[in-house]
Amino acid sequence: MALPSDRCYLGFDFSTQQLKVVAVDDNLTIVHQSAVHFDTELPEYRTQGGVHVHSDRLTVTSPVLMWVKALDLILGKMKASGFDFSSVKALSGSGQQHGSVYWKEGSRQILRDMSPDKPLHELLESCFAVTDSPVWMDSSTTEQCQHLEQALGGAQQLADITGSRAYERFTGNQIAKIWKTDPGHYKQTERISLVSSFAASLFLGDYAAIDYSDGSGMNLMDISKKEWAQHCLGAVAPGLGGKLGTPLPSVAVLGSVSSYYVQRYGFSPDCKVIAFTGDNPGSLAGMRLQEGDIAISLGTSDTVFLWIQDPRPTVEGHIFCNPVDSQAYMALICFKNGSFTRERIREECAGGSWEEFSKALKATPVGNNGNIGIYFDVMEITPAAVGVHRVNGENDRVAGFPEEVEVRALIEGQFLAKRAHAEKLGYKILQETRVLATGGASSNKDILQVLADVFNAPVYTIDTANSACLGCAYRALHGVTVRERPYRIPESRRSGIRKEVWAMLELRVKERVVQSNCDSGQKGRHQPLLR
Ligand code: 5FX
Repeated sequence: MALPSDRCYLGFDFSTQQLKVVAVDDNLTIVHQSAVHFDTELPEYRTQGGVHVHSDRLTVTSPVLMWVKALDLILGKMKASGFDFSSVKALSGSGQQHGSVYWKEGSRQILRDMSPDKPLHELLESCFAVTDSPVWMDSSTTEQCQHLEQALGGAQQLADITGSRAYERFTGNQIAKIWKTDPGHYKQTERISLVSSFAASLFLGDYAAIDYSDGSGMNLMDISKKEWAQHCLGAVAPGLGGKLGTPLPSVAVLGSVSSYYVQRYGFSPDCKVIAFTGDNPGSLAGMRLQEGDIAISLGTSDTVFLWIQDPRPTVEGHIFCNPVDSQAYMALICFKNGSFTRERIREECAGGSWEEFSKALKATPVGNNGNIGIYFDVMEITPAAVGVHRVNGENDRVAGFPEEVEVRALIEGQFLAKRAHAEKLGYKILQETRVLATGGASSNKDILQVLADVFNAPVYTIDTANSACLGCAYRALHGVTVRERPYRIPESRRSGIRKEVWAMLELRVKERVVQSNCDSGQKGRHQPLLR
């Protein structure tokens, strides 16, 4: 039954190339969307793909004021289209993960005093100690990564605490580089935000807390204690704890929008700001993942998202705190050899045709008579290895397979790797497990059948276009709905209630999930490939 829909919830996504917003009503129907493309709509910042790649090819930054001006532009577009800001009950958002913003001393006061007759980019012009923010594409901090891992006793030890070994793009290593190369600006910095908490600060008119989930992408947070790991802070830069503030749950209601938005755009003074988070956690929410689910994006590179209860961090893949349930975790695993490798095998073994590729999958049995292949055309991320390796049913290494066998060996090999790496991180296939598939290759039912067989679970296809901002609009609704429930109960019970409310959201959108080749509730119908 449709609910009255005079209220709406906004989800913003400060992504690499654009700022996007969606508004959903109480029925989760999208009632508005807008976007600002950085390269074309803010050409004065001369970005390509939203970033500046520096001459060393390793340093990648974005001008922080471009993001501020993009917010002016998008709110201006919404106003011009007649969007009714007074109906917004709550807002939240996401940002590209790992990117960092350096607020100069005195900026908190400027944020608090923003005058509604000026655009944000004029008001905040002088607020940034570092005007070009390092972003997730930066890979210039290998030295800092080595230092951090050494200081913590090794890569696995760092992963045990923070959920990931040291990665160049992770914020702690970026901060360490700024402290080393630009100590003056580091000292001038009053607060360091992630892109997500920076964006929340703009709406709050005050510094917003870093949320647990995006905070897990910094190599700085103890993901089980949910506080900064003092050893990591000490190894990165002096006085860092004071500059980061205290992290908060991703479901936290941070406060109401600043009066700037009430006076300039007509927001209600009661409109709540729910903690902003990273784009990947935002997508997990947008895909309505639940405990036991696994989402697999089959694109240029393949990405696996997991909802995990008891994580076991390893040196491959990332464990983040869960953005929906603060007691749970999520894992993110990236595989570089995705669709390019599938396309190469299609060219070489299926005459360049997806139909022939499907015929080969249909003509070969589940398990491929024991023929297994590993196809890393380019240096893989998970694990760091390269090359093509084939083993036949007799366990002998072979130089090639018949074409049909090669096609199945590739697809089974790619999905087996996803299952094996997911299980290494603590993922367990449950009775109710669903595999949610998205990305280009998810349109091929025969590929999805292999996925269902490898995971012994039903596969659904989902559309993840805009999943990060949609997920944050859901999180905004979730945040205020949980808050409105009349409870005065201990924190230990609250997580259960949050899950309950989230499950209600999930049920209301479930029929939009297209079921694929195998039926929900018929677990066991597929022959398990792994015994
Ligand atoms: C995740 O760890 C990443 O670095 C990317 O997916 C960024 O979040 C993209 F914005």
